[in-house]
Amino acid sequence: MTTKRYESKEPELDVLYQDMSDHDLQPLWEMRGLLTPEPNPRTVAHRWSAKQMRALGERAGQLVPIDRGGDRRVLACANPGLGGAPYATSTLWAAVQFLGPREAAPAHRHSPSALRFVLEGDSVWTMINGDPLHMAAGDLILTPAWTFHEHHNPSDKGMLWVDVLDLPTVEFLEAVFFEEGPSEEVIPKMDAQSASEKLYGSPGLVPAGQAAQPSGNYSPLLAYHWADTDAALRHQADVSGETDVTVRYTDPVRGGDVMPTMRCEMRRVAAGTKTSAHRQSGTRITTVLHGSGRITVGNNEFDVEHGDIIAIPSWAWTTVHANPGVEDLDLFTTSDAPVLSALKLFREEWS
Ligand code: 1HN
Repeated sequence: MTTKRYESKEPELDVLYQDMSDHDLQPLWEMRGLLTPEPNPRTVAHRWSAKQMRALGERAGQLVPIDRGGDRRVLACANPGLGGAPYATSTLWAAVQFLGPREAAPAHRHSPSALRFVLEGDSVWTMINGDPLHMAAGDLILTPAWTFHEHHNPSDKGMLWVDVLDLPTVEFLEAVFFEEGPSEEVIPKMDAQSASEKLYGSPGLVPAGQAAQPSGNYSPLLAYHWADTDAALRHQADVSGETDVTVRYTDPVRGGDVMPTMRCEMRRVAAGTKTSAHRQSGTRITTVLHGSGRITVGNNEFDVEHGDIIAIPSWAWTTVHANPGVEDLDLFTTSDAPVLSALKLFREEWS
C-alpha cells in the first residue's frame, strides 16, 4: 500500500477501501476540507529578523567560501508552515545573500525568475547576460528567467541584499531547469549605466522601430534605482495628500508587471500613521527598507525595522502602523499576483 487507506465500520466498505488503497485510489466521499470557502493556506505569517540574519550571514562569510557547486552564500527563509521546505511562502523563495570583499558569485541561469532588492552597500555589480548593473541600497535588480547572471564585489566592503524567486511555483509546475555559465572570470566593465538602463531608463521613452523591440516576456529595464522610486513616492504623496502611497515597478515597453510571475511594489506609510486593512489571494514577501513600525497579519503582530522580512499568507488581513518619528516606513513587496491574475484567481479587498 502506498496511499492513504480509509477505514469504515462497515466490513464490506472497509474491504473496498483496502482494495482501493492497494491500487492507489481514494474515496472522495470520505474526504473533508478539500474545497474550503476561503483559502486555507499552509504558509503562515512570519518575520525573519534582520539582526539575526546579518549575524548569521557574517558567520557564514567566515566559514563558507563561494565556489562552483555552492555558488551563492544565501540564507533561505524557511516558512514554519511548509514542513521544512526552504521556501518563504508556498509560491515564493526569499533569502538574504552576502557577498564579501572582492568576492564574485559565478554565472548561471535557471528557469525560475529572480530579483534582488538591496538593503545596504553600493559596491556590487550584477551582470545580466553580460550587461553590468550597479546595485545600491533601495535598488531593485531583475534577473528574469533563463538570463545568465553573476555578482561581483570589487570593493573591500561586504554587501547584503534580499533575493526573491518564483522557485516554489516553478518547482510545483515541475519546470525547473538550470545551467552553469562559462567558468572563465569575466570582469565587468563597471559603467555607471547598463545598456538596459541606457535604452529603457528614460521616463516615458522607449526605443522605436523594428530592430529595437525587446525579445523576452519580461521588462527590458533590469534596474530600478532608489532615487527614482523615492521621488515617485514623494511626488505621489505630495499630489494626493495621502499618508499611504504605493508605486508598482512596471515593464516600460509592454506596461504591466516586470516579470510574468512576480509583482513588485514599494509602499510608503507616513511616520505615525496607520493604514486600512487589505487582503489579497496569493502570497507576498515584504522587506523593510526604511523606518520601523508594526505589521499586523491576521492574528499576528510583528514589530519591524530595516531589513526584516515578512511572509504574508493568502487572504490574511494586513495593516501597517508606522512608528512616529522622522522616518516614514518604506516597504518593498513581491507577490505572485501576476500568476493569479493570469489564471483569473486574483482577488483583493480593503476593509
Ligand atoms: C540564485 O541563482 C541566486 O543568482 C540567489 O544570486 C538565490 C536561490 C535559489 C536558486 C537560485 C543568485 C537563489 C538562486
